[in-house]
Order: sequence, then structure tokens, then C-alpha cells
Amino acid sequence: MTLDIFNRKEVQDLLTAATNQEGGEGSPRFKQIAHRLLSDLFKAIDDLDITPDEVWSGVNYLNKLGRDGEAALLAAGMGLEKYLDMRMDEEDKRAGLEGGTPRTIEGPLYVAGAPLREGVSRIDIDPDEGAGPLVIRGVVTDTQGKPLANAVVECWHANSNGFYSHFDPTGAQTDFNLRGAVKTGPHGEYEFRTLMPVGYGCPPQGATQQLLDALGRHGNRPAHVHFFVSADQHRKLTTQFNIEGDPLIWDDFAYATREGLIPPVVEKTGGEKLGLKADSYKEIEFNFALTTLVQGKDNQIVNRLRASAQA
Ligand code: MBD
Ligand code: FE
Repeated sequence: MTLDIFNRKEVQDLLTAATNQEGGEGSPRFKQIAHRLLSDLFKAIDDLDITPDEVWSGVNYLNKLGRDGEAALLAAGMGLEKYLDMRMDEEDKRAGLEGGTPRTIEGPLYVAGAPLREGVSRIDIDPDEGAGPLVIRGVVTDTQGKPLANAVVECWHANSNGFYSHFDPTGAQTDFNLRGAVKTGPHGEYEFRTLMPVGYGCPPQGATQQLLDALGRHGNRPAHVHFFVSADQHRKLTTQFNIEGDPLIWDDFAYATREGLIPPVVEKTGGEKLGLKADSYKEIEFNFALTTLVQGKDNQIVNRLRASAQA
């Protein structure tokens, strides 16, 4: 039964009042967005005849989401973060800005403050029996292939349990385990010596997984490594690559997988000379191409709340 009251004057007046459309105080932009989102919610309640019980279960869900600290995780899982990428891609396409390494979502698990090293950094600090050694290396260039010296590559990834340091529920990792930052050498080269990550899964008792369960979806990601790459006169790149062969590569609950972000994994020997924990190791070569500033600025820099710690 659709009551169809949404267009009545009392309802529209209520939306106008609740978002203070006629008052001079508050932020005009915030009021515009609040009015639109609240209107869309009211309309959905009317159109779908959403019951009071359903509304209150949604309200209480928001309390759980906040208690669990999972709002940004849910944003990734519901494709909201991917959608923002799609919009930035479209903006670039219309501006004729192509040729850089594809962007993909940041996710909620970055921690600022990792130690910055020259050229190469070993970032596996804590022992992890379940993980074999991995070298990630490559160059940072511009879209013409010109190497960028003194670029900064930041990297973060999960351990063999799929947990990230700083957010590990087992408490097993120190703050910057599997997180690092490297300044590129004269030919744009960088290298991380680390361990092979395993895919992430949402906390099973958390608000995000609860919602995914109601949708009949899983909350898992394929194994992946995150990067921020920045250099003078270039736009900061936010990306990831996936570990080739992971069965979830095209079934990522956060929709971050893209063509161009699945580099080959190569078997190597000589790890002992590099100080790795075994002589045979895996290597992934991954090069980054950065786009230039737009009219002197990074027009797509994303400001969001990020964790930070002291190394
Ligand atoms: C992750 O590791 C991640 O990258 C995203 C996007 C969401 C949850 C966990
Ligand atoms: Fe991740």
C-alpha cells in the first residue's frame, strides 16, 4: 500500500524546516545535500512503504555501525568508494587526462607516519610463519615514461591472516608492520622487501558483515597491496595491485580490481643475499605512471580522516 503523501505540502514543509532551507544560518552546501538526501529517504519510505519497524532497525544499525567504527568499511563494501573513482575517471577522461596507472580505492586501513627510506625498504618487521618473502619493485615515471626521481611510494598490506597492522584484532603486529614509504632513486626506482599478503575479510561480528549477510554477499577481498605515489608537479596516485591467481580477483567485495592492476608474480632465488627469510622468493615488478598537475594543482586530492601513528 503506497500512501503517496510525499508530495503533500506538509511533507515538503517538514523537509524544508528540518534542513533549515529558509534560515540564514548553517552551511549552504551542507543544507543542500541534507535536503536532497533526506528527501530521497522520505520518498523511498513512501514508495516502498517502508515500515516503522524497518526504519528503527535501520536507525539502530547506524548505532552499531558507529560503535564498530565501520562506516568507511561499509562505504567500500557498498561500492560508494568505487563510485567516487568512477567519477574521477570520467572527470579525467573529459579533461583528456589519460595514460597514468589506473587508480583504485584507498580503503579504510591506511596509517600515516611510516618511516621514509631511500630507494628500498624492508617492511616485514614482525615474524609471520605463514607468509613467504615477496619483493615489490619498479619505477615511477610520468605518462611519457620519463623516470621521476625523489617520488615517494607508500605501501601497505595485510599479513598471512589477512590482518593489517594497527587494526589487527589479535594484537599480533607492531604499528608499521607491512607498511612503508620509499623515496625513488635517480632512475625512479623503488623496492619493498616484504611478505606475501593474504586477502582481507570483514570482521564476522561487525556491522558491515551483518549488512552483507542480509544481501547474501560475502565480505572478502582478494590478496592485494595498496599504494600512494606522489611526486613534485604530479598528482598523487592512489592504487593497489592484486596478487595474480587469487580466486577472488574478480569477486572483490570492495570492487577495487581493475585491468592493469594484476601484475605477474615471478619465482626467484637469491633471497638470502637480499636479507629475506628464505632463498626462494616471489617478485612482483610494478611500475607507476603519474599524471601531471592540472593548472598547477592536484584537482582530485582526497581529504578524509586517516589513522596515524609514530614510527
Ligand atoms: C581492505 O584491506 C581494503 O583494502 C578495503 C578497501 C576494505 C577493507 C579492507
Ligand atoms: Fe586493503
